[in-house]
Amino acid sequence: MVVKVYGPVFAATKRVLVCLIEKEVEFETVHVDITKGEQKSPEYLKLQPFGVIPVIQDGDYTLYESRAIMRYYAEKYKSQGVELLGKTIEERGLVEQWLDVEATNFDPPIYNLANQLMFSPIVGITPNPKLIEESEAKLESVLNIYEERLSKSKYLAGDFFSLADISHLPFLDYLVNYMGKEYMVKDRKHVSGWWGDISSKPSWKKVIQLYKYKPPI
Ligand SMILES: N[C@@H](CCC(=O)N[C@@H](CS)C(=O)NCC(=O)O)C(=O)O
Repeated sequence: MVVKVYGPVFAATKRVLVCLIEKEVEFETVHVDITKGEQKSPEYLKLQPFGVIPVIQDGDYTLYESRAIMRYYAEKYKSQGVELLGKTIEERGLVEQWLDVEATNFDPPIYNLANQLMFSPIVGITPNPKLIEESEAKLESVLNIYEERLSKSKYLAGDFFSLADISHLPFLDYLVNYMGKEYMVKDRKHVSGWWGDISSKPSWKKVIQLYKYKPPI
């Protein structure tokens, strides 16, 4: 059964796609354009009642929330493809810790920045300079903690690539390649090296080659 993944062009879905490629799971994609509000259509809401992407269908099994989907496939196919959850319970704990750090510390400010700088103009909303400034300041402090962490280990959870790293790829891509804020990564030696490494993974390169986000304006 091929996994059906909705909304491949946008950030949260790209986490899922990288995970599926690393786990060697076959998938197909269904386009959902959030800049046109397609994620709020009655048909889509039957699959994802909160009206956001992604959602997956695996036979008659439906699952939403990008990080839950990644955890599900990394566990389901534990002995297939790249191990993304760590080899010991202690490594697993650190993967979970950094996944939560991504969701609760990193994602809110970078999500606000992406909305303000990339998506508000598309839907005719004037960006809010105060929110941009505050979000950038919050993200700076988060990245300072990452810089310290990455000075001690190659990847976030340790010296192995994991879901925690994958989870950061899509919004770092927005930050570096779409928001004009590459300096936030480049100015931090260890964050920069880590970004260079994880964004060179063939799974990520494949995802951006197949599903590159192209701004409509
Ligand atoms: N916690 C959700 C967040 C998903 C999310 O925010 N998706 C964004 C795209 S990256 C979206 O669908 N935005 C459209 C909207 O909010 O209407 C997940 O990780 O799956």
